[in-house]
Amino acid sequence: MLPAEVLEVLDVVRRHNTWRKFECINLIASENTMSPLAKALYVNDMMHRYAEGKPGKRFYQGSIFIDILETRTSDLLAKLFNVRFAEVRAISGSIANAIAFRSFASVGDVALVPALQSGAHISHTEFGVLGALGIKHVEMPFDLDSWNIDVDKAVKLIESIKPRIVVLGASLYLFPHPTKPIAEAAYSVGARVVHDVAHVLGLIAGGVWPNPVHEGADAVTASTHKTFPGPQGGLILTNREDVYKLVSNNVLTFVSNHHIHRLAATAVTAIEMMHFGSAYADQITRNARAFAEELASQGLPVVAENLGYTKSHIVAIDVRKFGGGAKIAKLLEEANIIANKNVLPWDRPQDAPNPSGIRFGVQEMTRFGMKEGEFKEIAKLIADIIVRGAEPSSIRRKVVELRKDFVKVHYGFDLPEDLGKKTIYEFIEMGI
Ligand code: DSN
Repeated sequence: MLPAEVLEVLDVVRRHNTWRKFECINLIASENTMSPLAKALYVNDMMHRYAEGKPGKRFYQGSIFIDILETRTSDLLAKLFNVRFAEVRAISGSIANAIAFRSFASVGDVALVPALQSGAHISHTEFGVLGALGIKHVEMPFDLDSWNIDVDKAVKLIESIKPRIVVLGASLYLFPHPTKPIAEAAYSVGARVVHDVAHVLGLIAGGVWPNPVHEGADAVTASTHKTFPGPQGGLILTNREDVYKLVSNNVLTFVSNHHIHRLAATAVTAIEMMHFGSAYADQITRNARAFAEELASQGLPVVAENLGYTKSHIVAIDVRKFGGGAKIAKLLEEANIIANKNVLPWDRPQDAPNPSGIRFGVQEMTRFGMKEGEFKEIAKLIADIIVRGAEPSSIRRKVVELRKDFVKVHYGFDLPEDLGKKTIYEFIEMGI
Protein backbone atom coordinates (compact mmCIF):
# COMPACT_ATOMS: atom_id res chain seq x y z
CA MET A 1 0.00 0.00 0.00
CA LEU A 2 1.32 3.46 -0.86
CA PRO A 3 1.86 5.98 1.98
CA ALA A 4 -1.18 8.16 2.74
CA GLU A 5 0.66 11.29 1.63
CA VAL A 6 1.20 9.73 -1.79
CA LEU A 7 -2.45 8.74 -2.04
CA GLU A 8 -3.38 12.33 -1.25
CA VAL A 9 -1.17 13.59 -4.10
CA LEU A 10 -2.74 11.07 -6.48
CA ASP A 11 -6.21 12.04 -5.36
CA VAL A 12 -5.66 15.77 -5.92
CA VAL A 13 -4.42 15.08 -9.43
CA ARG A 14 -7.33 12.71 -10.11
CA ARG A 15 -9.83 15.32 -8.94
CA HIS A 16 -8.18 18.06 -10.99
CA ASN A 17 -8.14 15.86 -14.11
CA THR A 18 -11.78 14.83 -13.73
CA TRP A 19 -12.94 18.37 -13.08
CA ARG A 20 -11.00 20.20 -15.77
CA LYS A 21 -11.15 17.47 -18.45
CA PHE A 22 -14.70 16.19 -18.10
CA GLU A 23 -16.75 18.71 -16.16
CA CYS A 24 -15.55 22.20 -17.10
CA ILE A 25 -15.86 24.38 -20.15
CA ASN A 26 -12.39 25.90 -20.38
CA LEU A 27 -12.27 29.39 -21.86
CA ILE A 28 -8.81 30.43 -20.62
CA ALA A 29 -7.31 31.95 -23.77
CA SER A 30 -3.76 30.77 -23.05
CA GLU A 31 -4.40 27.04 -22.57
CA ASN A 32 -5.06 24.01 -24.72
CA THR A 33 -4.86 20.22 -24.74
CA MET A 34 -2.38 18.06 -26.61
CA SER A 35 -3.51 15.24 -28.88
CA PRO A 36 -3.47 11.68 -27.45
CA LEU A 37 -0.29 10.92 -29.42
CA ALA A 38 1.56 14.08 -28.34
CA LYS A 39 0.49 13.51 -24.74
CA ALA A 40 1.72 9.92 -24.75
CA LEU A 41 5.07 10.97 -26.20
CA TYR A 42 5.49 13.76 -23.65
CA VAL A 43 6.62 11.40 -20.91
CA ASN A 44 9.85 9.87 -22.17
CA ASP A 45 13.39 9.29 -20.98
CA MET A 46 14.55 12.65 -22.31
CA MET A 47 12.87 14.26 -19.30
CA HIS A 48 15.78 12.91 -17.23
CA ARG A 49 18.55 14.23 -19.48
CA TYR A 50 20.67 17.30 -20.08
CA ALA A 51 21.74 18.49 -23.50
CA GLU A 52 23.29 21.91 -22.94
CA GLY A 53 24.47 23.59 -26.11
CA LYS A 54 23.26 23.01 -29.64
CA PRO A 55 22.85 19.79 -31.64
CA GLY A 56 26.32 18.54 -32.57
CA LYS A 57 27.95 20.94 -30.06
CA ARG A 58 26.82 19.71 -26.64
CA PHE A 59 28.56 20.00 -23.30
CA TYR A 60 27.33 16.52 -22.33
CA GLN A 61 27.61 13.10 -23.96
CA GLY A 62 24.53 10.96 -24.49
CA SER A 63 22.54 13.23 -26.74
CA ILE A 64 22.88 11.39 -30.06
CA PHE A 65 19.10 10.97 -30.47
CA ILE A 66 18.24 14.21 -28.71
CA ASP A 67 20.28 15.98 -31.41
CA ILE A 68 18.28 14.25 -34.15
CA LEU A 69 14.96 15.13 -32.48
CA GLU A 70 15.86 18.73 -31.69
CA THR A 71 17.09 19.37 -35.24
CA ARG A 72 13.99 17.72 -36.68
CA THR A 73 11.69 19.76 -34.39
CA SER A 74 13.38 23.04 -35.42
CA ASP A 75 13.16 22.07 -39.10
CA LEU A 76 9.46 21.17 -38.79
CA LEU A 77 8.61 24.46 -37.09
CA ALA A 78 10.65 26.46 -39.62
CA LYS A 79 8.77 24.68 -42.41
CA LEU A 80 5.35 25.12 -40.77
CA PHE A 81 5.88 28.86 -40.31
CA ASN A 82 7.77 29.29 -43.58
CA VAL A 83 10.82 30.88 -41.93
CA ARG A 84 14.55 30.14 -42.16
CA PHE A 85 15.27 29.56 -38.46
CA ALA A 86 13.37 28.22 -35.44
CA GLU A 87 15.02 28.19 -31.98
CA VAL A 88 13.17 25.66 -29.81
CA ARG A 89 15.15 25.70 -26.56
CA ALA A 90 13.30 28.48 -24.72
CA ILE A 91 11.15 26.71 -22.15
CA SER A 92 8.36 29.30 -22.14
CA GLY A 93 7.13 32.39 -23.93
CA SER A 94 8.54 34.66 -21.23
CA ILE A 95 11.94 32.99 -21.53
CA ALA A 96 11.76 33.37 -25.33
CA ASN A 97 11.13 37.08 -24.74
CA ALA A 98 14.03 37.28 -22.28
CA ILE A 99 16.37 35.71 -24.84
CA ALA A 100 15.21 38.07 -27.58
CA PHE A 101 15.36 41.19 -25.37
CA ARG A 102 18.86 40.33 -24.09
CA SER A 103 19.99 39.72 -27.68
CA PHE A 104 18.96 43.21 -28.75
CA ALA A 105 19.33 45.48 -25.70
CA SER A 106 21.41 46.11 -22.58
CA VAL A 107 20.91 47.58 -19.13
CA GLY A 108 19.60 51.15 -19.38
CA ASP A 109 18.26 50.80 -22.93
CA VAL A 110 14.66 51.66 -23.74
CA ALA A 111 12.00 49.44 -25.31
CA LEU A 112 8.76 50.74 -26.77
CA VAL A 113 6.01 48.30 -25.78
CA PRO A 114 2.22 47.92 -26.00
CA ALA A 115 0.56 49.17 -22.81
CA LEU A 116 -0.33 46.54 -20.20
CA GLN A 117 -3.85 47.98 -20.04
CA SER A 118 -4.26 47.49 -23.77
CA GLY A 119 -3.28 43.83 -23.56
CA ALA A 120 0.51 43.56 -23.35
CA HIS A 121 2.06 40.61 -21.56
CA ILE A 122 3.77 41.35 -18.25
CA SER A 123 7.10 40.10 -19.67
CA HIS A 124 7.06 43.02 -22.15
CA THR A 125 7.25 45.52 -19.32
CA GLU A 126 9.44 46.91 -16.54
CA PHE A 127 7.34 44.85 -14.11
CA GLY A 128 8.42 41.61 -15.79
CA VAL A 129 11.29 40.13 -17.80
CA LEU A 130 12.13 43.42 -19.53
CA GLY A 131 12.60 45.20 -16.20
CA ALA A 132 14.59 42.29 -14.75
CA LEU A 133 17.05 42.78 -17.61
CA GLY A 134 17.42 46.45 -16.69
CA ILE A 135 15.62 47.65 -19.81
CA LYS A 136 13.18 50.52 -19.39
CA HIS A 137 9.82 50.62 -21.11
CA VAL A 138 7.80 53.36 -22.76
CA GLU A 139 4.20 52.51 -23.64
CA MET A 140 2.83 52.78 -27.15
CA PRO A 141 -0.38 54.76 -27.65
CA PHE A 142 -3.50 52.63 -28.19
CA ASP A 143 -6.43 53.61 -30.42
CA LEU A 144 -9.79 52.43 -29.14
CA ASP A 145 -11.52 53.01 -32.49
CA SER A 146 -9.35 50.42 -34.22
CA TRP A 147 -8.69 48.49 -30.97
CA ASN A 148 -5.06 48.50 -31.99
CA ILE A 149 -1.78 50.35 -31.67
CA ASP A 150 -2.10 53.94 -32.89
CA VAL A 151 0.34 53.67 -35.79
CA ASP A 152 0.85 57.39 -36.46
CA LYS A 153 1.52 58.22 -32.81
CA ALA A 154 3.71 55.12 -32.38
CA VAL A 155 5.82 56.05 -35.43
CA LYS A 156 6.32 59.59 -34.08
CA LEU A 157 7.30 58.16 -30.69
CA ILE A 158 9.81 55.79 -32.29
CA GLU A 159 11.35 58.70 -34.19
CA SER A 160 11.59 60.87 -31.08
CA ILE A 161 12.74 58.42 -28.37
CA LYS A 162 14.75 56.09 -30.66
CA PRO A 163 14.25 52.88 -28.64
CA ARG A 164 16.55 49.87 -28.93
CA ILE A 165 13.61 47.48 -29.25
CA VAL A 166 9.99 47.83 -30.31
CA VAL A 167 7.78 45.06 -28.93
CA LEU A 168 4.51 44.03 -30.54
CA GLY A 169 1.97 41.35 -29.64
CA ALA A 170 -0.37 40.94 -26.70
CA SER A 171 -2.23 38.64 -24.36
CA LEU A 172 -5.53 40.35 -25.06
CA TYR A 173 -4.96 40.10 -28.77
CA LEU A 174 -8.07 40.73 -30.88
CA PHE A 175 -6.64 42.25 -34.08
CA PRO A 176 -3.16 41.84 -35.64
CA HIS A 177 -0.69 44.54 -34.63
CA PRO A 178 0.67 46.51 -37.61
CA THR A 179 4.16 45.02 -37.92
CA LYS A 180 5.06 46.56 -41.29
CA PRO A 181 4.77 50.32 -40.58
CA ILE A 182 6.16 49.89 -37.08
CA ALA A 183 9.12 47.87 -38.38
CA GLU A 184 9.87 50.49 -41.05
CA ALA A 185 9.96 53.24 -38.42
CA ALA A 186 11.99 51.05 -36.05
CA TYR A 187 14.63 50.30 -38.66
CA SER A 188 14.95 53.95 -39.57
CA VAL A 189 16.25 54.60 -36.03
CA GLY A 190 18.23 51.36 -35.71
CA ALA A 191 15.76 49.59 -33.42
CA ARG A 192 14.89 45.87 -33.52
CA VAL A 193 11.34 44.53 -33.63
CA VAL A 194 10.24 41.63 -31.42
CA HIS A 195 6.68 40.46 -32.06
CA ASP A 196 5.27 38.10 -29.42
CA VAL A 197 2.67 35.84 -31.07
CA ALA A 198 2.24 33.42 -28.17
CA HIS A 199 -1.53 33.71 -28.28
CA VAL A 200 -1.99 33.40 -32.01
CA LEU A 201 0.74 30.92 -33.02
CA GLY A 202 -1.84 28.25 -33.94
CA LEU A 203 -3.79 30.80 -35.98
CA ILE A 204 -0.61 31.66 -37.89
CA ALA A 205 -0.01 27.94 -38.45
CA GLY A 206 -3.55 27.67 -39.82
CA GLY A 207 -3.13 30.66 -42.12
CA VAL A 208 -5.77 32.95 -40.58
CA TRP A 209 -3.37 35.41 -38.91
CA PRO A 210 -0.35 37.17 -40.48
CA ASN A 211 3.13 35.90 -39.69
CA PRO A 212 5.13 38.94 -38.48
CA VAL A 213 8.39 37.40 -39.72
CA HIS A 214 7.04 37.97 -43.22
CA GLU A 215 6.11 41.55 -42.36
CA GLY A 216 9.54 42.57 -41.16
CA ALA A 217 9.86 41.54 -37.49
CA ASP A 218 13.43 40.68 -36.53
CA ALA A 219 12.34 38.02 -34.08
CA VAL A 220 8.99 36.43 -33.42
CA THR A 221 8.60 34.93 -29.96
CA ALA A 222 5.89 32.57 -28.79
CA SER A 223 4.85 29.87 -26.42
CA THR A 224 3.79 26.52 -27.85
CA HIS A 225 0.66 25.77 -25.85
CA LYS A 226 -2.04 28.36 -26.52
CA THR A 227 -3.72 28.28 -29.93
CA PHE A 228 -0.74 26.13 -30.98
CA PRO A 229 -1.85 23.09 -29.01
CA GLY A 230 1.50 21.62 -28.04
CA PRO A 231 3.27 21.04 -24.74
CA GLN A 232 4.22 24.06 -22.63
CA GLY A 233 7.35 25.59 -24.13
CA GLY A 234 8.80 28.56 -25.99
CA LEU A 235 9.83 29.35 -29.54
CA ILE A 236 11.76 32.03 -31.47
CA LEU A 237 11.35 32.37 -35.24
CA THR A 238 13.39 34.56 -37.57
CA ASN A 239 14.48 34.87 -41.19
CA ARG A 240 17.72 36.63 -40.26
CA GLU A 241 20.86 34.56 -39.77
CA ASP A 242 22.50 37.24 -37.60
CA VAL A 243 19.44 37.30 -35.31
CA TYR A 244 19.33 33.50 -35.14
CA LYS A 245 23.00 33.38 -34.12
CA LEU A 246 22.44 36.06 -31.47
CA VAL A 247 19.41 34.43 -29.88
CA SER A 248 20.90 30.93 -30.06
CA ASN A 249 24.03 32.15 -28.30
CA ASN A 250 21.88 33.75 -25.60
CA VAL A 251 19.74 30.69 -24.81
CA LEU A 252 22.17 29.33 -22.23
CA THR A 253 21.95 32.60 -20.26
CA PHE A 254 18.36 31.73 -19.38
CA VAL A 255 18.01 27.99 -19.91
CA SER A 256 20.34 25.27 -18.73
CA ASN A 257 18.10 22.27 -19.21
CA HIS A 258 15.64 22.95 -21.98
CA HIS A 259 13.10 20.29 -20.86
CA ILE A 260 13.97 18.07 -23.77
CA HIS A 261 11.12 15.60 -23.27
CA ARG A 262 8.64 18.17 -24.64
CA LEU A 263 10.32 18.26 -28.06
CA ALA A 264 8.77 15.01 -29.35
CA ALA A 265 5.30 16.34 -28.49
CA THR A 266 6.16 19.73 -30.04
CA ALA A 267 7.27 18.01 -33.25
CA VAL A 268 4.10 15.90 -33.41
CA THR A 269 1.95 19.00 -32.82
CA ALA A 270 3.75 20.82 -35.65
CA ILE A 271 2.94 17.89 -37.96
CA GLU A 272 -0.68 17.96 -36.75
CA MET A 273 -0.87 21.64 -37.66
CA MET A 274 0.45 20.80 -41.15
CA HIS A 275 -2.38 18.28 -41.53
CA PHE A 276 -5.27 19.92 -39.67
CA GLY A 277 -4.15 23.48 -38.86
CA SER A 278 -6.18 25.21 -41.51
CA ALA A 279 -9.52 23.57 -40.54
CA TYR A 280 -8.74 24.07 -36.84
CA ALA A 281 -7.89 27.78 -37.18
CA ASP A 282 -10.86 28.42 -39.45
CA GLN A 283 -13.22 26.86 -36.89
CA ILE A 284 -11.63 28.88 -34.07
CA THR A 285 -12.34 32.17 -35.84
CA ARG A 286 -15.92 31.10 -36.68
CA ASN A 287 -16.52 30.04 -33.09
CA ALA A 288 -15.08 33.25 -31.64
CA ARG A 289 -17.28 35.35 -33.90
CA ALA A 290 -20.46 33.35 -33.15
CA PHE A 291 -19.69 33.40 -29.42
CA ALA A 292 -19.15 37.17 -29.40
CA GLU A 293 -22.33 37.83 -31.36
CA GLU A 294 -24.42 35.69 -29.04
CA LEU A 295 -22.90 37.22 -25.90
CA ALA A 296 -23.76 40.65 -27.30
CA SER A 297 -27.30 39.67 -28.22
CA GLN A 298 -27.74 38.27 -24.70
CA GLY A 299 -27.03 41.74 -23.30
CA LEU A 300 -23.30 41.51 -22.53
CA PRO A 301 -21.04 44.40 -23.57
CA VAL A 302 -18.54 42.71 -25.88
CA VAL A 303 -15.59 44.94 -26.71
CA ALA A 304 -14.73 46.07 -30.27
CA GLU A 305 -18.31 45.72 -31.49
CA ASN A 306 -17.73 48.21 -34.33
CA LEU A 307 -14.91 46.00 -35.63
CA GLY A 308 -16.76 42.68 -35.55
CA TYR A 309 -15.48 41.91 -32.02
CA THR A 310 -12.39 39.83 -32.87
CA LYS A 311 -10.22 38.23 -35.51
CA SER A 312 -8.55 35.84 -33.08
CA HIS A 313 -9.60 33.15 -30.59
CA ILE A 314 -10.24 35.79 -27.92
CA VAL A 315 -13.47 37.54 -26.98
CA ALA A 316 -13.55 40.14 -24.18
CA ILE A 317 -16.52 41.53 -22.29
CA ASP A 318 -16.74 44.64 -20.14
CA VAL A 319 -18.42 43.65 -16.86
CA ARG A 320 -17.99 46.88 -14.90
CA LYS A 321 -21.73 47.31 -14.47
CA PHE A 322 -22.06 43.71 -13.25
CA GLY A 323 -19.55 44.09 -10.41
CA GLY A 324 -16.22 43.78 -12.20
CA GLY A 325 -13.98 41.02 -13.56
CA ALA A 326 -12.91 39.48 -10.23
CA LYS A 327 -16.48 38.86 -9.08
CA ILE A 328 -17.69 37.56 -12.44
CA ALA A 329 -14.71 35.21 -12.99
CA LYS A 330 -15.43 33.62 -9.60
CA LEU A 331 -19.15 33.26 -10.33
CA LEU A 332 -18.36 31.60 -13.67
CA GLU A 333 -15.92 29.23 -11.98
CA GLU A 334 -18.68 28.16 -9.59
CA ALA A 335 -20.60 27.15 -12.71
CA ASN A 336 -17.53 25.27 -14.08
CA ILE A 337 -16.99 27.89 -16.78
CA ILE A 338 -13.30 28.76 -16.50
CA ALA A 339 -12.15 32.22 -17.64
CA ASN A 340 -9.99 35.01 -16.26
CA LYS A 341 -10.49 38.59 -15.19
CA ASN A 342 -8.61 40.97 -17.46
CA VAL A 343 -7.70 44.64 -17.56
CA LEU A 344 -9.22 46.62 -20.42
CA PRO A 345 -7.68 49.77 -21.99
CA TRP A 346 -9.63 52.17 -19.79
CA ASP A 347 -8.58 50.51 -16.51
CA ARG A 348 -6.10 52.25 -14.22
CA PRO A 349 -3.21 50.30 -12.63
CA GLN A 350 -5.06 50.30 -9.30
CA ASP A 351 -8.02 48.56 -10.99
CA ALA A 352 -5.97 45.40 -11.65
CA PRO A 353 -7.36 43.39 -8.69
CA ASN A 354 -10.91 43.92 -9.96
CA PRO A 355 -10.56 45.04 -13.58
CA SER A 356 -13.32 45.82 -16.06
CA GLY A 357 -12.97 42.78 -18.21
CA ILE A 358 -13.35 39.06 -18.63
CA ARG A 359 -11.24 37.41 -21.32
CA PHE A 360 -12.50 34.27 -23.07
CA GLY A 361 -10.65 32.03 -25.54
CA VAL A 362 -12.46 29.49 -27.73
CA GLN A 363 -9.43 27.47 -28.88
CA GLU A 364 -9.49 24.57 -26.41
CA MET A 365 -13.18 23.83 -26.71
CA THR A 366 -12.79 24.08 -30.49
CA ARG A 367 -10.07 21.46 -30.21
CA PHE A 368 -12.60 19.29 -28.36
CA GLY A 369 -14.98 19.59 -31.31
CA MET A 370 -17.33 22.40 -30.30
CA LYS A 371 -18.76 24.49 -33.12
CA GLU A 372 -20.84 27.67 -33.43
CA GLY A 373 -23.99 26.06 -31.96
CA GLU A 374 -22.23 24.99 -28.76
CA PHE A 375 -20.63 28.42 -28.36
CA LYS A 376 -24.03 30.07 -28.65
CA GLU A 377 -25.23 27.72 -25.94
CA ILE A 378 -22.25 28.65 -23.73
CA ALA A 379 -22.95 32.36 -24.31
CA LYS A 380 -26.51 31.86 -23.07
CA LEU A 381 -25.31 30.06 -19.94
CA ILE A 382 -22.86 32.89 -19.24
CA ALA A 383 -25.58 35.48 -19.70
CA ASP A 384 -27.88 33.47 -17.41
CA ILE A 385 -25.33 34.04 -14.65
CA ILE A 386 -24.14 37.56 -15.38
CA VAL A 387 -27.21 39.26 -16.87
CA ARG A 388 -30.09 37.26 -15.41
CA GLY A 389 -28.52 36.45 -12.05
CA ALA A 390 -28.97 32.65 -12.22
CA GLU A 391 -27.45 30.56 -9.42
CA PRO A 392 -24.06 29.26 -10.69
CA SER A 393 -24.81 25.81 -9.23
CA SER A 394 -27.92 25.47 -11.41
CA ILE A 395 -25.85 26.38 -14.49
CA ARG A 396 -23.07 23.97 -13.47
CA ARG A 397 -25.32 20.98 -14.14
CA LYS A 398 -25.94 22.23 -17.68
CA VAL A 399 -22.22 22.83 -18.22
CA VAL A 400 -21.34 19.27 -17.16
CA GLU A 401 -24.09 17.95 -19.45
CA LEU A 402 -22.83 20.02 -22.41
CA ARG A 403 -19.19 19.02 -21.86
CA LYS A 404 -20.00 15.29 -21.81
CA ASP A 405 -20.06 15.01 -25.61
CA PHE A 406 -16.84 16.99 -26.13
CA VAL A 407 -13.97 15.13 -24.51
CA LYS A 408 -12.18 13.77 -27.58
CA VAL A 409 -9.40 15.89 -29.09
CA HIS A 410 -9.95 16.84 -32.75
CA TYR A 411 -7.43 18.18 -35.30
CA GLY A 412 -4.71 15.89 -33.93
CA PHE A 413 -3.36 12.33 -34.05
CA ASP A 414 -4.71 9.44 -31.99
CA LEU A 415 -2.48 6.69 -30.70
CA PRO A 416 -1.49 4.25 -33.47
CA GLU A 417 -4.26 1.73 -34.23
CA ASP A 418 -1.96 -1.28 -34.03
CA LEU A 419 -1.06 -0.46 -30.42
CA GLY A 420 -3.31 -3.29 -29.17
CA LYS A 421 -2.72 -3.69 -25.46
CA LYS A 422 0.78 -2.23 -25.68
CA THR A 423 1.69 1.12 -24.23
CA ILE A 424 3.20 3.70 -26.58
CA TYR A 425 6.58 3.01 -24.93
CA GLU A 426 6.39 -0.73 -25.64
CA PHE A 427 5.27 0.12 -29.18
CA ILE A 428 8.28 2.36 -29.74
CA GLU A 429 10.68 -0.08 -28.07
CA MET A 430 9.57 -2.86 -30.41
CA GLY A 431 10.59 -0.73 -33.37
CA ILE A 432 8.05 1.12 -35.45
N1 DSN B 1 -0.52 34.31 -18.71
C1 DSN B 1 -0.70 34.00 -20.11
C2 DSN B 1 -1.98 34.53 -20.62
O1 DSN B 1 -2.96 34.12 -20.04
O2 DSN B 1 -2.07 35.28 -21.58
C3 DSN B 1 0.43 34.41 -20.94
O3 DSN B 1 1.63 33.91 -20.46
